[in-house]
Amino acid sequence: MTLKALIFDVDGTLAATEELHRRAFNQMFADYDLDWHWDQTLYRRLLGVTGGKERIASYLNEIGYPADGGLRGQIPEMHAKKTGYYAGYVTSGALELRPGVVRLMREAVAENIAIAIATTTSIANVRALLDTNFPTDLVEALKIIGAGDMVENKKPAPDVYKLVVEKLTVEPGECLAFEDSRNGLLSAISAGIPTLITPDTYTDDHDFTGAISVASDLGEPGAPYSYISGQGEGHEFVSIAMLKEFQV
Ligand code: XBP
Ligand code: MG
Repeated sequence: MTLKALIFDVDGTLAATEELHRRAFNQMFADYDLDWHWDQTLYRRLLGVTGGKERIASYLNEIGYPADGGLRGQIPEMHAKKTGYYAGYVTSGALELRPGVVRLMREAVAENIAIAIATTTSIANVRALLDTNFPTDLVEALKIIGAGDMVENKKPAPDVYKLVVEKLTVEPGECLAFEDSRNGLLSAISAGIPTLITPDTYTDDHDFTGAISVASDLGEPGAPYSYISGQGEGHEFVSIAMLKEFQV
């Protein structure tokens, strides 16, 4: 394929962030004296709704919270508090990037292939991860970031990918998306972008039908990824050369 841009999801793809999101939600609930606690099993299911504000609203519906109850109007404020906790965990160094992320991004930049981000998470969370975990050359190279409320409809809607592709001034078929979840995959492929999946611990039971390739991670020289399905078998790590061989 002709490859002009790599577009990365954030949560679950660049790093295993969801456990920190879960903790931040729970910490925020305690501030509101709510006896809610999202355990890992419940959170895995709640991830079916992308976006933190949307996830809180959907939970209120699920527990039968009244449509005119006071908390409904407080969701933006609750979510801002949660974002503060989450960004604080990230900047304190709680995360590591997944294998191969920095290596592949650097390889792309060296080959004049654009790198960009398309995520449902809040821009403050993206900035915290970039500032804390990314080398400055890549932060500077990541010029296009589609995040959070920049679009009307979050994943699985194609909006955020469409926005990023438009800003990159490339065709969707000249890009590859990197995702970890079913909703992310649906978002990218409905924008017309072939998608490689590296499942996260919170998304490893998702249906990845429609992905061009599924691998345990992007791999590193000496630390090979495990091939799961689709194209890309027989490589040690995901490289630009391997991606260009994809038949789309
Ligand atoms: C990630 C999400 C996000 C985070 C929370 O999905 O669904 O909502 O869980 O982020 P994806 P905010 O990786 O598919 O983009 O609370 O900032 O919304
Ligand atoms: Mg994700």
